Amino acid sequence: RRPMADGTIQEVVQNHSSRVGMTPEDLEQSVLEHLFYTCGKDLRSATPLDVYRAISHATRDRLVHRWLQSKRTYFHHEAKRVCYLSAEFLIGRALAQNLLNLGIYHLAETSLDHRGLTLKDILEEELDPGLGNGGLGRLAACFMESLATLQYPAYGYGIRYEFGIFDQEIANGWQVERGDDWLRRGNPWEVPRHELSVGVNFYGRVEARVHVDGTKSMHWVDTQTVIGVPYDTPILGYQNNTVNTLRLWSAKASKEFNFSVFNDGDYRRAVEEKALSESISKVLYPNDESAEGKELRLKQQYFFVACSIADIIRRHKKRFDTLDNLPDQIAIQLNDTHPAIAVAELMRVLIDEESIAWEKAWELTKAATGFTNHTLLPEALEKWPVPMFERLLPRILQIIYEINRRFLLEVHVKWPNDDERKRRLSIIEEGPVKHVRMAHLAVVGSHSVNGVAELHSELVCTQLMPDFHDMWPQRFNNKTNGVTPRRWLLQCNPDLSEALTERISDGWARDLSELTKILEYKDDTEFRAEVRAIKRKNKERLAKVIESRHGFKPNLDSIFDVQVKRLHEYKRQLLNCLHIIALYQDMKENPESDRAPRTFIFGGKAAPGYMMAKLHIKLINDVADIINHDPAIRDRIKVVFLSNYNVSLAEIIIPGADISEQISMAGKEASGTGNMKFAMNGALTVGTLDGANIEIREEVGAENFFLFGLKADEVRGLKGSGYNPNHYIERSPRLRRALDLIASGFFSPDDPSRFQPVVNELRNLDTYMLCADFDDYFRAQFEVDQCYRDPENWTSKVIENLGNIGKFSSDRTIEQYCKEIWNLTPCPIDLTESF
Ligand code: F55
Repeated sequence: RRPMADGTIQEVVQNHSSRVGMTPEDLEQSVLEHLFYTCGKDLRSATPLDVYRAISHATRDRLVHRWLQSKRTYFHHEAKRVCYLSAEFLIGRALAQNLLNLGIYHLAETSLDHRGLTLKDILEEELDPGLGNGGLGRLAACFMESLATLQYPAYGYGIRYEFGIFDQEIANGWQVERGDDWLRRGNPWEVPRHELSVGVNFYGRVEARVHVDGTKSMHWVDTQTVIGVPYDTPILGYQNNTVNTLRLWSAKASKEFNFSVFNDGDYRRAVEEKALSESISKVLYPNDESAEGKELRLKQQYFFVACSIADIIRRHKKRFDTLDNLPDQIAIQLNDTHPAIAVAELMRVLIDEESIAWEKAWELTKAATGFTNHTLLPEALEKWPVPMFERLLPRILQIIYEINRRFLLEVHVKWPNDDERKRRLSIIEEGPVKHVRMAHLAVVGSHSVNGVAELHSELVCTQLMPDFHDMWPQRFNNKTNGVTPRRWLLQCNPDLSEALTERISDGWARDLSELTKILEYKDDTEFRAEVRAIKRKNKERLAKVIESRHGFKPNLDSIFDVQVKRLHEYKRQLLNCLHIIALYQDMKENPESDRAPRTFIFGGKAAPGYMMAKLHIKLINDVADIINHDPAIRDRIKVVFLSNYNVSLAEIIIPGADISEQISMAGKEASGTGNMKFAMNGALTVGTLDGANIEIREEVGAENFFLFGLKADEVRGLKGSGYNPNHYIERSPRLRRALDLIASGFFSPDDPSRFQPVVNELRNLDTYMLCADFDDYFRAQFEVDQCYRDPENWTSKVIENLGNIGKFSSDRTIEQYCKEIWNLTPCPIDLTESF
């Protein structure tokens, strides 16, 4: 064996079989070596955690030469890359995914078997990185996986939060939050790159300097500097050699905080300031769908954006001696407005540091940048108070003012004397306190603005930003979301995957549209029976989790009816709960009524400050308590709220579902992505015409989807003409009775008025129109019931869903981003190519 002198990939591959080899012997050798040299253990003394660490390192070794070769290939071929800027990457556990994508999952399984160990158990040792809130963060993770699978050069840029989304416990029915110390056992997947650290400036002031030639330059001085240290995580494509980089920034105090001589007071201050600057990457903000105007949050955003832009420019300048070709080399995508400050930061770097003229810098910035919107909710649109912005980022605010000045001139040329329009369009919102509107900055600074499903993109143009759409209609487009079939089918549902592969071969995992081939088996009784048996097995797996946490095992013959997602009033978990109560009352009144047994399963976190959502959790748990213990109901209804819903739990819950609840008020759910995962795993949807539900129904067929409720334009019409929930309550005895029961304190005998706020909201405002949709929802659920009694009919609907779900692979979504926004072409990695 030769040492890795200059690290040519070919030399590594030839001479280091225990590091890169794929035979059972190589892998086993590798794991034992890591157990010894990385963990300092032998097999006898190894704990399951040690084994997890050893396998993870052995797996990571097999990524390293692919990772290096990917970087070299992109560099030498001058391949255009996408830089996906996102405050959240909800990646989930890495080991199983990497084993599968490397094609050595079964190898690892059998070699552990030989030692009396079970891979499934070892996988459970990995802590789930929860670096995101929900759909938006999970989408970023699916996109990273698809980009690698499709062999596109890509970097994910974000924040290495020390604490991710909180762990949720349920205590006496209430949500309790606990800190998520996900790094406490170390993280074998990340590699720190101290040499690529970046300084980021805050506070200070701006100095204008006039030079002898009459030119003026701006200098941001007297700043406080925080260091960003990048931690890289490899993202491997499915059975290929592409390994892209997820680069997450961690905040570290700069040297200035490490004075060598000070008096006691200075020392204490220095220590405090160090802690303060390192707090930037301490914790993920747990609010989804509502923007909190906290200074620390703005610091987080500027911190990771400034680090990422500096990194992008540094890498570009290493290869080229000009920035003129920047948009030919990189595409920057803003995942919502959280990184929108990138528009101003890129301008600052180009102008202040690279001495490029404004007009040129602006063209480069716009050509490089694209923006994705994920929400229409007004409370989720980020705005920063100008005074705060000015104190924290004075130079950036100046640049935003200049961007706005030039933009409003453009508006003036197009619509002279329309001050009202200028007021609506301005990046700066006027008022007692001025605010910076981040969505406006993102739209003005991008060449593309996209929504995440057809309806949502339409509403972005007509409702959210009609003035911008008037101004630049060509800028607006749609990219319907998708999910990666590797994690959300292949990995989480191995039995269904095998049944598919047996019949249509394994191409579906890289091209999900191939699932249509399974439609040939729609009437095959053997396949149908197998589909049912697989669902039953997955329900059994889920039932065991429920049993271990709740002390009873749900009836496997019952309909597993599931709603899992972040809690928000617009998603209407409460409507689901009202249906359960109504069903309960029907059954009490008519004990002989012949309805299919159901197990209602909920899961999801509420933002810690969102009192109404937390009260909904308590209501669901109190209802569960009463119904589950009512002897008259026996096993016909069970209700379970599973605590701490996260990616790992989703991988167990989703394959076990019969019914997928996608019941948001129409016009509110931008897309949804859970809806896609459920349909992909053989659940039928009960849903409104909202977000991607519309497109799912179009694909799978109206007869295979349980539709109910008002449409988005009907919702808008009703709101416009004065909505009154009492109109509906009066006409629906079932709804009235259910509301009365909650109001009576039946579910909360210890505190009869506990749910008064819930009932009052429904009777007086009903912001999300549950009352208007209740009867139709009840009807749709009755149809579910009838349908479930005919297993053959049910199974044929399941197969129609499976066979027509191909569109919702994130591979399709990413292909569209690459062609229509980023102008990227694949850059395959050849391990034999030397540079
Ligand atoms: C997180 C932080 C803030 Cl400040 C605002 C929103 C969020 C967040 O998590 N949003 C989110 O998850 N939005 C969801 O994005 C999904 C992916 O596009 C959509 O499918 C879903 O409809 C939307 O609600």
